[in-house]
Amino acid sequence: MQVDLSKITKQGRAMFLAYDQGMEHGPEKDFDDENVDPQKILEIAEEGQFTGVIFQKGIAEKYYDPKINKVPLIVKLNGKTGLRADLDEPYSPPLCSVEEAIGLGASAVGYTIYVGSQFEGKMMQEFSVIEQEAEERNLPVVAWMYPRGQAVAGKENSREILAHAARLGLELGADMVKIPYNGSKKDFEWVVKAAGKTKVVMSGGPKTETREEFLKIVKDVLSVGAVGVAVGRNIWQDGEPLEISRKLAKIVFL
Ligand code: FBP
Repeated sequence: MQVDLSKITKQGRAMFLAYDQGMEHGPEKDFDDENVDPQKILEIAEEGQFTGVIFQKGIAEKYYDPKINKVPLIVKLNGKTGLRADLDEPYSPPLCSVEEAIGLGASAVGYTIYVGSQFEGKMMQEFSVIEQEAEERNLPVVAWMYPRGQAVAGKENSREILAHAARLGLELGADMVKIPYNGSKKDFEWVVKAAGKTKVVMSGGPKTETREEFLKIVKDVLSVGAVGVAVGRNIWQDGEPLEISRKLAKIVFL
C-alpha cells in the first residue's frame, strides 16, 4: 500500500527543515546565539513555507505544539552524537517509538541507516519494526540513507553506492529516502531511478560558500527527478534564513 504523502508535501514536492544537528554534531560546531534556539527554527519553518520540520523527540516535546504550529512535524526516531568519530562503524540506535512520535503530533517519522556499516543489519532490522508500525498508522517514513563505514570507505559518494542506498530504502519500505548528492546530475538521475516509487529528497550538507551554489544544486537534483530537499545548515546558518527559504521555495514548488 502506498502511504499518503500529502501532509508532508505540497504539489508533490518536499521542503524539510532539518534540525537534529545539535545532537549529531553538537551546538559548538553548528550553532550561533540565534539558531541554537529551537523556537527560532520553528519560526523559520512556519514562515518559510517548509512542508516539514525535523526534530528529535525532546525538542518536539518542548517546542512543538500541534494545536498552534502549522508546519508538519517529522520526528527523527534514531540518532547518535559525532563524539565517537573514532569508531569506524557508525550505529544509530532507536530512541523514540512511532506511538510516541504520533503523541507529539508527528505527520511523519525519520530514521537513519548507515549503509555499509558493520551495524547495517541491526539498523535495517530496527528500521523494519518502525516501518511496519508507521505503515499501520498511515504515517510516512523518511529514511536517511547514508553510506558510511569501512566497507564503503572512499566510495560513499559513488554512483554505485548511492544508488544501492536508495534501492535499499525502496526494498525496506521507506516512503522517501534522503540521499546525499555527489555533484553529478547523471548519477543522481540513476539514484532516483533506483529508488523506484520511493521518493527521493536531497540531503542538504554543510553550508556552501554562496547561496547561488546551494540553490543551483537544488535545481539540478529536481531536474533529474528528486522531489525536494531536507536541509538544515544552508538555511539556518544563512544570515537571512527567511530570504533564502523564499528563494528555495520558488525553486522547489512548481
Ligand atoms: P544539513 O542540511 O545541515 O546537512 O542537515 C541534514 C542532515 O541529514 C541532518 O538531518 C543531520 O543532522 C546531518 O545532516 C547529519 O550530518 P552528518 O553528515 O554529519 O552525519
